[in-house]
Amino acid sequence: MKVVLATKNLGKVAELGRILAPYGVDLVPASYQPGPETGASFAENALAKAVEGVRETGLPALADDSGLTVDALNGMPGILSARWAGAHGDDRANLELVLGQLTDVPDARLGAAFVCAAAYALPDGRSQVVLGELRGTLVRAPRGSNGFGYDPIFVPDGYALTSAELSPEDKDAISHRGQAFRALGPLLAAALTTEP
Ligand code: ITT
Repeated sequence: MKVVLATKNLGKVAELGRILAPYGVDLVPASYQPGPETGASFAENALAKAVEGVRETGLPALADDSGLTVDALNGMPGILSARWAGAHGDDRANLELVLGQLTDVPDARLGAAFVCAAAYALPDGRSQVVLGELRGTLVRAPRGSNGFGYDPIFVPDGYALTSAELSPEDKDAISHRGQAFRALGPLLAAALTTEP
């Protein structure tokens, strides 16, 4: 079954290709230009992206809205993670800005989480959203070259490596995105084989 993957983020495309492989869906890349993300939450944005994917392609759609929530920044950058430093998707500038903002915050208060809302939408109007979260601690200097975004400054709880130093498979096993899409995958597979 063809399902459009409603994301332009190549880091997410790589991860979701691996995470969704067991569910037997034929992922089609999003070839349209997505509209601005105007929702007030990860869930709202993920659902809007999935509904847009259906509208643009006529196919069932899967979408991800995700980001980094930093305790000492009252949960920001949050839904603004992709454009925290201004330009959308400038991962290095985003990460440097967060580090600069935390200069005077003691090490003991560098707690953070990655959050992912995973959504599907179907041409018949059905949809569903689930959330995944990975808690961790930020480090003051980037380490590692796997992953994308804020991975080089995020150490998952229980680990000594940043998520950019973990292998892709090890990140998938614990990540916010892995958790959310492993929960959503079976729900989508079931919805695709039943009538509304
Ligand atoms: P699409 O809307 O096209 O999916 P996007 O990059 O704009 O792509 P988001 O609005 O969901 O997606 O923003 C996600 C940002 O959050 C992303 O650019 C990273 O900065 C950060 N982020 C999300 N998941 C991450 C992860 O697993 N590792 C590191 N950073 C992540």
